[in-house]
Amino acid sequence: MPASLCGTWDIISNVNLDGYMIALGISPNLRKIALKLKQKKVIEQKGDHYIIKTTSTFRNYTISFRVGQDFEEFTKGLDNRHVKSLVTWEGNKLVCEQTGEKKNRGWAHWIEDDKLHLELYCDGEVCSQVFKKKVNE
Ligand code: ECB
Repeated sequence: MPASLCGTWDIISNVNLDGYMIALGISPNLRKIALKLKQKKVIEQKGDHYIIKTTSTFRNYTISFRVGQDFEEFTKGLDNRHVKSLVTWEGNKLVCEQTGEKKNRGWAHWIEDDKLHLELYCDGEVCSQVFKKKVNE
């Protein structure tokens, strides 16, 4: 079993979020706001069912899914697109493919050295984020 992704996680590094947002067609004003945010992840899991919340002082974004079951995702407050998403385990990585207007779009989460890693990708751009577990939760 891969290490659990569950918990509350604070971002400690964020590389190429701007490139990812440009690939998604986000406006310069919104990108400027988004780049200043300290994102958090709150991940809950029961069996194959996951809830992933991304939170910030500006906007929050939540998805809920079962591993291996595709679902309709509306990226409300992000790029506001409709995609069909499918999350599966690839080795120790929880991988999401987001099929829609944008090519090669998705993300992958995994644990490495007790940190939560996330790659967000779209159209050849990759944003790499690392989160550390919040203590005293
Ligand atoms: C929700 C906090 C960020 C709010 C930024 C607001 C506006 C910018 C518009 C689009 C930017 C695109 C993405 C921002 C980066 C991350 C947000 C969540 C990305 C995501 O899909 O996370 C997955 C994997 O953890 C679960 O939804």
